[in-house]
Amino acid sequence: MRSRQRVFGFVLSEPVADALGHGDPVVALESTIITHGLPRPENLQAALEFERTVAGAGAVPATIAMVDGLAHIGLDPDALERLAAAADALKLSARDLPIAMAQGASGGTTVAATALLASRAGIRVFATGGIGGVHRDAGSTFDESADLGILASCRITVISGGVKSILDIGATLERLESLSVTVLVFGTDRFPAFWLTDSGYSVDFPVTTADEIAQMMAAADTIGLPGGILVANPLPEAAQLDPALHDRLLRAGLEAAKAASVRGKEITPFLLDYIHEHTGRASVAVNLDIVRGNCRLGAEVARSWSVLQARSDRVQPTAG
Ligand code: PSU
Ligand code: MN
Repeated sequence: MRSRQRVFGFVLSEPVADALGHGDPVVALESTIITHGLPRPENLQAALEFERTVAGAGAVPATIAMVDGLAHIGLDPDALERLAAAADALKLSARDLPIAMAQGASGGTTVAATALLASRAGIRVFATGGIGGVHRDAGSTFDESADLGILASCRITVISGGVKSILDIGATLERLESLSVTVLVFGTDRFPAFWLTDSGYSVDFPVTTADEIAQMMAAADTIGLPGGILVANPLPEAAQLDPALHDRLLRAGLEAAKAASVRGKEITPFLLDYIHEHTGRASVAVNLDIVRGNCRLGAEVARSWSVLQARSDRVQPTAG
């Protein structure tokens, strides 16, 4: 096994520690998608493939997860395999991290937990699938993912497929505005609904290059914006899930969750499972496509960021 650096409750894998030390591009990857977002055994294959995709696009992948109370930034293949196989792995959001650390627990980290750990480790770019958001019944349940609050307070750029239509996308975009999270869509102004190319909502600022995103990260740092940047990267229409199938299953899935009285943190995994199962896994294939694309774009942004940082290190600020 490769040697590791242990710093407080963090373990950085050697390739990640090396890359961060040299200012080389690094892309964080979450692990709730492995433990709760994708069916086994595709989950392990997918996790390994996401890492290869990031590496193939010129950045070092840092899959983040909690293993026996230690926050791993960069998982070795053995640990990844164990996590993917563990049917009892916990779903750890940011507020669960201190508990898991003190109790020596293991689990997948959500977007919120991964973003927090990544930014603490000095990683600025994070690629994932869909992020959490405001649930459809949030008016009465107050169910809004912690992903939004963490995005508002961590300097990280999250490359995502947007927000799944199991959530209230309009309300999620409103909350992101309230929280001063910069929201961009890559290549278009139409905000995606994960499996679907167009959610019906648009953003003010489409972006077309990774360099532009890196410039915005630098600008956000300069003005001291406390939070992060959410980039939505839509699938081309030809690759999206059949919209009619999507609408039918969404209605049925929401009904099934209600009938089974699913609550709290179980809701997102329940709905994802339901939809994956009832599309004959067509939705899994679409899901994988989205994350692959985000891994590639994430690596590009991390590369642009690394070049920009190296350049600004050489430039002396001018007086006056
Ligand atoms: N959305 C997806 N796939 C996922 C998740 C969200 O399309 O796997 C996971 C992410 O880890 C996200 C978490 O951070 O679910 C959000 O859960 P909740 O809604 O309980 O905050
Ligand atoms: Mn919730």
